[in-house]
Amino acid sequence: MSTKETLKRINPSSLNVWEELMTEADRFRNVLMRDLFEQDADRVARFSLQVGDIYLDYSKNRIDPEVLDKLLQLASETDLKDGVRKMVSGAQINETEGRAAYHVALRAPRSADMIVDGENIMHLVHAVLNQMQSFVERLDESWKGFTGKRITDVVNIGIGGSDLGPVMVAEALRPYHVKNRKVHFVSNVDGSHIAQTLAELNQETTLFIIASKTFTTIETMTNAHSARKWFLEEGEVEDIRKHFVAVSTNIDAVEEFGIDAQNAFEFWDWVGGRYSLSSAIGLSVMVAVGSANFREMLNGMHAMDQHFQHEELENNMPVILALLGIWYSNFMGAQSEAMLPYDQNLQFLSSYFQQASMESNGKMVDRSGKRVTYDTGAILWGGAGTNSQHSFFQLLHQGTHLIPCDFILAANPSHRLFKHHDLLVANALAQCEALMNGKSEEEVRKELIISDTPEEQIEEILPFKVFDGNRPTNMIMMKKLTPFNLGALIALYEHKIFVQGYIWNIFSFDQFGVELGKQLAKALQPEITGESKPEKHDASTNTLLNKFKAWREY
Ligand code: G6Q
Repeated sequence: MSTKETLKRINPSSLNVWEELMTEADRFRNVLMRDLFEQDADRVARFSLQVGDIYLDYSKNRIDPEVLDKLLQLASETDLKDGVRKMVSGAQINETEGRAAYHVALRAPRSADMIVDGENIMHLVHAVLNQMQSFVERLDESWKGFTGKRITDVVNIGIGGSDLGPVMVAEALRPYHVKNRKVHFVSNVDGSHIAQTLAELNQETTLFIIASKTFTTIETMTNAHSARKWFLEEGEVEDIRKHFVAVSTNIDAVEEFGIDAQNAFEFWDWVGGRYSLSSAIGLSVMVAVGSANFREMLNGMHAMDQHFQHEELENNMPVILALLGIWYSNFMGAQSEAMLPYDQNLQFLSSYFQQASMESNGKMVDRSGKRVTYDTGAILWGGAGTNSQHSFFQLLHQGTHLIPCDFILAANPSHRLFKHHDLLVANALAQCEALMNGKSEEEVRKELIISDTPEEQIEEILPFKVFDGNRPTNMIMMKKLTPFNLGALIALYEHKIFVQGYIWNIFSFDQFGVELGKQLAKALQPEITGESKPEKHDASTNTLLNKFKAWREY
């Protein structure tokens, strides 16, 4: 960590506006959103925004103009604009790791001025993009496997940031997939993952992308070596270069593995793992959807980056989403938030952003190294509608927790089953309506009377059928789930996470929290294999080790 402070250190809870927001939250405990709609005919116009083809309706939130003003004041008084300026100018905002967090440069045009350590890095970014494109074109036209056959299956081996983004986007853009090739993903060190994937494949026609920033991650390297062994059952060592390529910042380790340096796609330490989708880590996506669609996704990201960088705070979509999240978690007592895409192709969106958000903002120490006294990083979870309606929505409607929800919906489907789509849209809108309006005792009673329920039963069943409502939702509607709009959506949430981490006065771009478990696993492994004698562990760990050894049959 350098001694120079890049990001300002402002404890948000020491500001007067923090106290004022506490008071606003008290005032808001019993305010009903449906009353706010009645009082303000302009509420939707006031609380909605559009950026390109993405429309955000945030009117169904427990806010009024005063609350929003104070939240915006919080953003100004913590000097969010300064933070944004530093992020987009390549300053070392990842201070604990001594580097920039400069994913915005990955989707900027060639002509942009994006400087890291005094050097404009755009020629590097675009050289790799061109290298990726020419690789994908060669796969189509001239690349042959070791027996002269064309490649029909590409397997991305990576984990965490080197897997979740490509998996999510490959699924989201399924309608854009090229027809003559399939992409597969292997991440888990659980041997089932690679074994089940390889069982369907043929060495002659399969190519592996080993995607690892460090090229040392134990899960990825174990899977990569198993893939190599599987390949060598049929191919020769000198054929490896025709069947393995790599994406990494560690080119020496890539070459040591036997991969031709020409087939190594570079990225840089100023790209954080969970923000690396728009770097060469997206190679598997480009293979799946072709380079034009991949570049369209980058253009969509860039468009949202520009909006985030230049738009005033009150009209800035990522800022608004971030402030609403802060309102609920720091002032209204919410512990988690749900992401609910009404889109089967976005089924992995919440797991992707679960990592981005929780690994970035799950921090208990502020930028001055002191324990925070307020909540940071909300717990993010979710799933695709309508399936989720038949699972956890019960708790959203009638549970005891306040869970703000983001609904995400495309106005146009990518298929021609329009009846299905109408039904999907009806469900998404109805859920938001129901979460806000609920159903009062009076309404339930009326319904029961109409359905001829005997009077003595009405009072008995009534409390179970009441919905309090007043549960907040955002609706993010896009025209269609195109590569461009998907890119914009991804950048929207990336910047929401940045804004929250910035205001919470924490460092969003390190992840020391995932290191401890890794260290201990490394220490335990030789004990499991019997290469070293059992060390002293706690009684529970010792018993589990012994139980495992007693039961092991291999
Ligand atoms: C993300 C994290 C983490 C990382 C994986 C894979 O920000 O750092 O999820 O992406 O641990 O790391 P490698 O790409 O180095 O294999």
